[in-house]
Amino acid sequence: EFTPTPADQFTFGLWTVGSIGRDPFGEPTRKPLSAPYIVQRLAELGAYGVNLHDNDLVPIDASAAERDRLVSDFKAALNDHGLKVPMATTNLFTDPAFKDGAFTSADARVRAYALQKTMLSMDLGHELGADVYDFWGGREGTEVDAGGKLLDSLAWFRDSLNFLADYSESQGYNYKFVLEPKPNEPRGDIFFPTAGSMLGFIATLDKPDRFGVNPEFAHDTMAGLNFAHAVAQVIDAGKLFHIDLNDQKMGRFDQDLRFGAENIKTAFFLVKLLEDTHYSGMKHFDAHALRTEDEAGVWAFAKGCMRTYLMLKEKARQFNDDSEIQAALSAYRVEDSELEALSKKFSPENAQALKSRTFDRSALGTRGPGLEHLDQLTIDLILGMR
Ligand code: 3MF
Ligand code: MG
Ligand code: MG
Ligand code: MG
Repeated sequence: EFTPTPADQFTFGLWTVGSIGRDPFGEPTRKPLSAPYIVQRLAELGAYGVNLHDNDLVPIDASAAERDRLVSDFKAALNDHGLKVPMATTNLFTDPAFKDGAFTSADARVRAYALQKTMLSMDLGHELGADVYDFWGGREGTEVDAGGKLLDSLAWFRDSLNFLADYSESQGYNYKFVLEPKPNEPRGDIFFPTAGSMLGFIATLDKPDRFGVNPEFAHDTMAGLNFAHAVAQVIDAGKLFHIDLNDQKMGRFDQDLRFGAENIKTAFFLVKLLEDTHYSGMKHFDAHALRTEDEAGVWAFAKGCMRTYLMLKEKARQFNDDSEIQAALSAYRVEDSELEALSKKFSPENAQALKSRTFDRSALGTRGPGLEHLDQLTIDLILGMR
């Protein structure tokens, strides 16, 4: 029970289980794992796929021969173990060339190089079968705004995405692009800090239908935001093409904790939202084992992410089947078909009827909606007491 299969559509990144435990204050605590070995282990654990940045597989300074060998060994492992590559992305943050941004660099040469690197990475992703392409603008931001490029950065980023969407089409690639918001880290302020800001920006692109959002649990939580609320807005906009699952303490450095390790209640409402709305995209665990861990800890981490998701999915099913919870939910909602009909859509008649209506304000203000009861039932359920 709670053992994943590929049908669950769980994915990891080469960079997630492959994390060697480096942080800004300390050297790596683990040895690198080869891409084919990661493929084998993830397949054994029941994952559906593995995602990558170009340089997770091919070092930035690899020769053509080295690239071909690494790619063909990786493809052989994918083939042997039946693992897919659903999403690919570009590393536009590690190399010093990108220290002041990639698509939003004030240096036109860096912006052009970022386009070149992304096109080559899109070619690689296509070769591996990816149909989602992610843009996380890790270095797209500032620490100081003295450079005066705030509006230029938006225009440069827009031009780059329009260019790359056209490139994709010209190559016959069928990529759906996802934009991944994060408020800060590694930059002091990253452009497009929230899901809502990405949604607003997508509407300004030449081909908005090609673009969706890739929200991440930890990114909203760092900023003290409620991740389930962000995801609901993305679903409402029809833009949830991908999701990065992990966990995080509010206000801390980017922790990328095991899914469900910290904010279990938000994780529950998130899983319930994804399951109730039949989210059909990949569930990607963008997290890594604690720096304290050895390789056994890495696989315990990976198993734990998937197990917790499946346990919360079962809890969501129980929530929906629990008659006492459902009764509390119905009691929470007050229905009034006459008023709902008047409020649904404007007409001069509806407006007039609402303006002349008398409401019992005092009764509205004194009603107890029963949320304490409902929330405690939820806690009892999550803690396994129902
Ligand atoms: C950083 C992230 C990124 C992105 C990745 C691909 C390195 O906080 O979340 O991980 O997810 O670039 O999507
Ligand atoms: Mg992240
Ligand atoms: Mg991270
Ligand atoms: Mg991410």
